[in-house]
Amino acid sequence: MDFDQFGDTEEQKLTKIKKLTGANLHRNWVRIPHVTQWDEVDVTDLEALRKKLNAAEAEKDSGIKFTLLVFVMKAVAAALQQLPQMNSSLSSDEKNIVLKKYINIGIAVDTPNGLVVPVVRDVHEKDCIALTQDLRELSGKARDGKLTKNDMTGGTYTLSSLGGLGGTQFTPIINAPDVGILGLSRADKKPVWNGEAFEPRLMLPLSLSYDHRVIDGAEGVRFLNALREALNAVREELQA
Ligand code: CAO
Repeated sequence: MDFDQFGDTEEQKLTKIKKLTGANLHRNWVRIPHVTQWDEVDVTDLEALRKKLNAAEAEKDSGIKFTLLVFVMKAVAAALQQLPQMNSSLSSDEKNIVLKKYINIGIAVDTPNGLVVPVVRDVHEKDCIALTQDLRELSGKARDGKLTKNDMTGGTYTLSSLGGLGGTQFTPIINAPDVGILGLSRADKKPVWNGEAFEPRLMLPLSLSYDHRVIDGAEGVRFLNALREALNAVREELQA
């Protein structure tokens, strides 16, 4: 189509990363039967604790600053242990699933050249401080264009957080060979009925996409319920 017939235009090359991820995203979108399920979880108490913990870390000058994403990583690892089929891959003949006993979470990172997904390894074995350090190191390398192939392979599940930027819900595209991906949007204060009155609560929107060849709708709901409980457990552990 000749767009110039309607006005001035300018052509820009897609970055190398956009060309590569574009081809993968297209293949995954077309080949995987996606279902996206939206939910939200009350993070009022967790956010209050995060602020308290960050104030204590600032006082110690430790350089540690927790974000909600790290707490969610920890809770996702616990939910994956409860529903291991979400931490699997479909075999190439599509007759079996390969259940992985390790939990390596890919984190979508926005960089000036496009989207990259470095992998945080053995998330189930790390505490929130170690996960914060890993995330800082990998997102720094991503933004400086210094990720190695090893930093970007071996993931078993993916998290995509747009919470620092905005939005309410979205449709994350599964990062094959994973069978699930969780998107986070911006937590917002909402009126929630407590049985007697509406109460302002901080609600974190969750967007879970899964491969319907491997995960049924009921399993998707169970996964999000497990995640909700695991987030409470993370808060209790941090409080102790
Ligand atoms: N709700 C409300 N606030 C949130 C939030 C949420 N869900 N998630 C993060 N925030 C806040 C953080 O707490 C922080 O605020 P404070 O300074 O007050 O603590 C601020 O937003 C910035 O957070 P951050 O983005 O630096 O840190 P993070 O750990 O949440 O995320 C990273 C790290 C690397 C995932 C993120 O920087 C990033 O690149 N996100 C984009 C990913 C992306 O593009 N996904 C789309 C893929 S599909 O195209």
